[in-house]
Amino acid sequence: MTDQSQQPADQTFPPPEEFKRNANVTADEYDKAAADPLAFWAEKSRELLDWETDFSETLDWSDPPFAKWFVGGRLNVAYNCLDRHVEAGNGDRVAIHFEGEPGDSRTYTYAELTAEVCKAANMLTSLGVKSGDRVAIYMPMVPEATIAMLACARLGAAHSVVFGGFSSDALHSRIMDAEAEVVITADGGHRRGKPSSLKPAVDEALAKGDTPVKHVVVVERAGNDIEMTDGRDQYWRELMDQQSDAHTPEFFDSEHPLYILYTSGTTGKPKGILHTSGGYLTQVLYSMYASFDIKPEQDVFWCTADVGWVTGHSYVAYGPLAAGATQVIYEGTPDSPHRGRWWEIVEKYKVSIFYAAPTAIRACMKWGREHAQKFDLSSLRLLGSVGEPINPEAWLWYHEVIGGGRCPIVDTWWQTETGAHMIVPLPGAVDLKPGSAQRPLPGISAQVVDDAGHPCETDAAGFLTITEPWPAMLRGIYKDPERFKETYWSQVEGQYFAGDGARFDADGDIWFLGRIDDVMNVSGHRLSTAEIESALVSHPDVAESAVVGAADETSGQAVIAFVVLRGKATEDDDTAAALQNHVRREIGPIAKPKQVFIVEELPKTRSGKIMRRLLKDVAENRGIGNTTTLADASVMDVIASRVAEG
Ligand code: 6R9
Repeated sequence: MTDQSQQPADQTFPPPEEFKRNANVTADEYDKAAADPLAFWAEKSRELLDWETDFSETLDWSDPPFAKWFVGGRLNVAYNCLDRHVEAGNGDRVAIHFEGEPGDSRTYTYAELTAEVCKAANMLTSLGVKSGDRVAIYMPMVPEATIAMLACARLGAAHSVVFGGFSSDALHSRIMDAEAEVVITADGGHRRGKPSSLKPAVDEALAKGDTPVKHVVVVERAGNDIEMTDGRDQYWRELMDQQSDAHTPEFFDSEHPLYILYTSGTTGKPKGILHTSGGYLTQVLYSMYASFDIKPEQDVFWCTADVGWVTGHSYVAYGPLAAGATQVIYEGTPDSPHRGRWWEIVEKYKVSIFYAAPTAIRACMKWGREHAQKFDLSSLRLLGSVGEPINPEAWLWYHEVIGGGRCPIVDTWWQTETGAHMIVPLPGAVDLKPGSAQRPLPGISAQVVDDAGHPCETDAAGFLTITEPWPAMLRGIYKDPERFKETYWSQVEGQYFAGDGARFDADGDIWFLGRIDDVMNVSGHRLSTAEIESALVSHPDVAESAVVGAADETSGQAVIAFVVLRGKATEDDDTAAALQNHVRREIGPIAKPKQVFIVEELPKTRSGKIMRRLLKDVAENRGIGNTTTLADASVMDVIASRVAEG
């Protein structure tokens, strides 16, 4: 485990008095929630959501770790994100300001967005989609991605969004696992000044044969030339134009599946994380109020995450809309066409709450403050961070240069599995500490334990666990209950094991220390070493490979691969590049190793386990650590000299 928080915070940053006075949630909420967490969540859920049928029991935990929240309650998630705001007289409020990378823009009010989602629900119905089905969504960051997700939610069909940067192979395996019969995609999107393509990857995925997919719906965005397969592929616009914008929502059980989202685990096979309706939406919306202090009638919220990741699910598609707030959706990258693009957008839409990943903040830091200083950022009042620990230096830069010294920063720790914020300093209640995510959200209880599952002393590094079930928790791994139990619930009796190292400081604040398993965090995205290793060995020249995440100044971690070639394969100048491109094709650009080292042999224990820890030491330019358990200690010297050359 790497300690990315070496620097103990000696400085705290109290939010401005005025901020605290007006905050949605103040310090007494912690005590109230702790006194009776179930009563707290029941009250929040009734207050925040519109239930068609009230629930009769808050939590059924009779068959752990399979939780049922708000038992007997019925609701429609899309109704809660759309219609109810229109019915309350807020139909004219802007729901989405969309900014395309080339500079085009579009605005949807709540009334307009509701109409679009109704049409899309009718369109999906016309394609045979019904409650309980699965729909794959493979899209750029355009409003249609959110519209498609909400249309699925409205029908009770679970969506499986596959990040547009993933390859056709990744798309194929996710379509197969979820048994999706419909794919919603686009001809492409705009990224870094050029049209990117998506539809060809869908064609490739479906050409692998035997998929359950009957229909492909294509949004025209990039204007690329694409092939359309007769009888299977249809254009979104043509289908939408035939639909009525009226649709009566059906109400579903609180535990009705809402979505499946695949995330990296410690094995090569991604896990289909399953989220359901009532509990998920309760905690996501509560966090909008508590962590982000959202005031829907005045704030402009912008979460920069792609909808392909959980952050885009909870804080683009569901959270801001359930709150009835105005949000910005931006298609492109922060440096296109110039390095001040994000800040130009903040100025243009008067963004007041801004949520991004530390890796992006570090990139902005590297580019220099002058790019941000060209724009008026005075509309900002709160900043958020997510995806990995934010190092104090980046925190301070974000606070000063972007936040003008006046905006609290909420460092939100959570996971695909947790569905919503879990550990976060509430801006109305807590003095902020750069680099620490600080406190469990009211109603959540966390602990740091040692190898034996006993609580750690102050300042001692251990493993983070969540000690009680929570509303937005994953309900399982799709079709794999055993893996669910084994991955998260087998380490510490009755507790959820997050896979993150952490420690409590003397003030009771939590510091995260990075993943403790073979999951890497590259630019705030989760990748598994095993997944990349299996991509590498699928190359005909590769016999064996080991992948590690090495500390990297900008991306947090970088993918470094060590590869043993097959006997007949010979290394030349192009081998490493060919393997990098192979991973890029197999998984996607984010998984492409930054460096590939061709080695004779990998360091292994006598029982044959690859010692990635030693490779990580070398990749991070530390001396070679303890090699006593290696079968052949000389292997490491050879590898170290190879890395030094490379
Ligand atoms: C939301 C999201 C989850 C993993 C998690 C942890 C790391 C996320 C963090 C953080 C320290 C934070 N992580 N937020 N570490 N401080 N504020 O990122 O979900 O993609 O599933 O990743 O990311 O290691 O276990 P996901």
